[in-house]
Amino acid sequence: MSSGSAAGWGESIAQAAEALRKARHVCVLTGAGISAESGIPTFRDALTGLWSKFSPQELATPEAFARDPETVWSWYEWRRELVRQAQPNAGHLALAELARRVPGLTLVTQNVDGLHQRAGSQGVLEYHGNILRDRCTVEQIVAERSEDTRTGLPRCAACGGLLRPDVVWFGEAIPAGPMTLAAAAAEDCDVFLSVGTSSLVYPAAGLAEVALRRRATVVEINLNETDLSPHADLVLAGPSGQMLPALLQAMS
Ligand code: BJW
Repeated sequence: MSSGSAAGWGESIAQAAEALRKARHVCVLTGAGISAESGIPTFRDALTGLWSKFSPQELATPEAFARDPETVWSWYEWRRELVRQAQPNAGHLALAELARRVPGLTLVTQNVDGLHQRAGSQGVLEYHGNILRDRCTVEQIVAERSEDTRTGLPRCAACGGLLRPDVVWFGEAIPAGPMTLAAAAAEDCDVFLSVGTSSLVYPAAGLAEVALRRRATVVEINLNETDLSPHADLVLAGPSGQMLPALLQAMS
């Protein structure tokens, strides 16, 4: 593993750029850190203001929704508004550009904000869903909403069932399509980039482990050390909005 210290960055970036230049298939896994520079709080950040007394681990569960759908919906409506106002940052844009520079790239995101797509990335695998979609809890399909004027909770326009955000909560299965395609990409890639994720939440965190077993070059970009850091081939310790554009520049 190469050091992520200021002195080590130049060398690590040069080595990562060299691996990317030679790569046939790059697999990228992003987490909340890549959207932090767009103003969207990460999960391990303390929530601010209104939400400071709640933890995301308590709100992003089917049990919390069953117990108190009003509070969970309020949290999601607040976050939806942040997402609607956010713009993709230099990190999102650099990954869209990277896909144009390498023969093959699979972008897997744990984020539910759609910022990669808005930055121009294609075929993004949304591992944990998308916060801007509603899903009917009865039909289990993405649904149009109609407001329930009595409770204020959103209802399915077709069947009247309670709607929920179309995201993956703790204890729920990852959607089959993204799960299968992401696993195949981690197996097949020759470079794996882990960007702005704490590498704590499975099965997403297991993708880097697959890539390591397959002897891909694993590059981590993160502000902080994670459980992956000691195992990664290269660690770029810094903000993804600076590290990813620097990587692109070093490739040219
Ligand atoms: C920067 C930066 C900057 C900041 N630049 N970096 C062992 C094996 C397998 C599973 C488990 C296991 N142990 C427990 C489990 C179960 C559980 C799990 O993993 N729990 C862990 C807490 C231990 N997993 C699940 O429950 C999953 N489902 C499952 O296992 O199903 C089994 C099943 C099979 C078949 C049938 C039924 C069930 C589901 C996990 C769902 C996670 N959902 C959430 C919420 C999504 C919806 C929403 O947004 O509200 O996903 S939780 C939350 O964590 C969210 C994220 O996508 C996910 C990952 O977080 P992420 O992205 O890593 O963010 P942070 O905040 O943790 O880290 C940010 C990082 O960025 C930090 O490292 C910073 O340093 C860094 N950073 N600014 C670069 N500018």
